[in-house]
Amino acid sequence: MNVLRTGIVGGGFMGRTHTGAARAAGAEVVGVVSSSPERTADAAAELGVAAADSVAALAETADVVHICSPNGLHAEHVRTVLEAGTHVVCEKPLALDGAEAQELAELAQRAGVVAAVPFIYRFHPMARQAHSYAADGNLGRLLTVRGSYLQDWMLSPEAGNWRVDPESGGRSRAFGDIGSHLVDLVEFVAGERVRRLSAKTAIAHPERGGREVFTEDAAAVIVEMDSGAVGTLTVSQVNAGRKNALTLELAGTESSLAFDQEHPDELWLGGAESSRVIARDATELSADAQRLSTVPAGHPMGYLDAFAAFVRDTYAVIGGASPEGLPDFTDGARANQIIDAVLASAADGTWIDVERRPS
Ligand code: 4PW
Repeated sequence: MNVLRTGIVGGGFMGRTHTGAARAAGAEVVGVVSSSPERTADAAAELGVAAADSVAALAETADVVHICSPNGLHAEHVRTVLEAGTHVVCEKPLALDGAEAQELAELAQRAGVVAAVPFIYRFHPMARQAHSYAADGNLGRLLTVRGSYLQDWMLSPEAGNWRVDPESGGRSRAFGDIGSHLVDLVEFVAGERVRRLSAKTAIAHPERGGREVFTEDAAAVIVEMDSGAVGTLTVSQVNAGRKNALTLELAGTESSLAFDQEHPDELWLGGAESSRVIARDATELSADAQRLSTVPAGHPMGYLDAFAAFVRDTYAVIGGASPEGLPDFTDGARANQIIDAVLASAADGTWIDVERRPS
């Protein structure tokens, strides 16, 4: 196969992360475009790639474009890339609401291109093992779900970036940014959906940088799954000391499992008689978890490996393969649908059916 040509939209942390992952997957990164000619020039110099004039120009020269721009620009950038018939990877949350995300998913399907969303935590080998363990029925009937995703980079009232502005970041901030990862992982590992939820959101600082804050720093959500299992999800970006603490525990009638993103090479399996922690050298690892375990156990794999595995699988699908578990725009739209339900419940204090069609 010819070397894939990748374009990057956005010159921040995520732009750098996508660039590294694209190169690790064997692609040539052919250009970058950012929010102004100056920022584009800086990003191009930093990444060692050409500065593109526009997203449209990049989409003409690249086989796949990765969109890492502020959330409020995702829809416009995705449409531009799809009009060129180019494959697309778009950061989460895919769109500003469920209806817009659904429209993008349908547009991508009509364009006949690969359209992926980096829910990269699915790509830790032991998270994939958690998925296989649950899919094989080892949990029994699911009873409870306990998930949390905690960070602290918004703890200071001085902290902020484009995410605080609802026009750029969207009406949900912490839940949209990291709660989207959490709900994707919950549904992927559990193999079932959140049916209903009740949410409460909180703003830690009513003002940041002298400007009023409208979007949440934290959210607490009670969920009911399709099977009737119940659970809680806690999301915060103002939890002192927690940097990227995504944890998930599922408990069923037969056993439990727990995964911790900050200790990604381990999976806890709980039993009423005995519990154990397995690592990547466990003989019981599923074929898919083994596929993602690309270095021998004892040589820690982490965030960048999961990111690279996501991009590698995206490019494999572009090349005609069909690896399991690639999160696509349908999964991106699903996360947006849950974000909408969280906002709706937090606004009026009621339980919300997640599947209800957006008005
Ligand atoms: O997608 C998330 C980001 O927006 C991440 O996985 C971690 O939290 C890293 O940056 C933010």
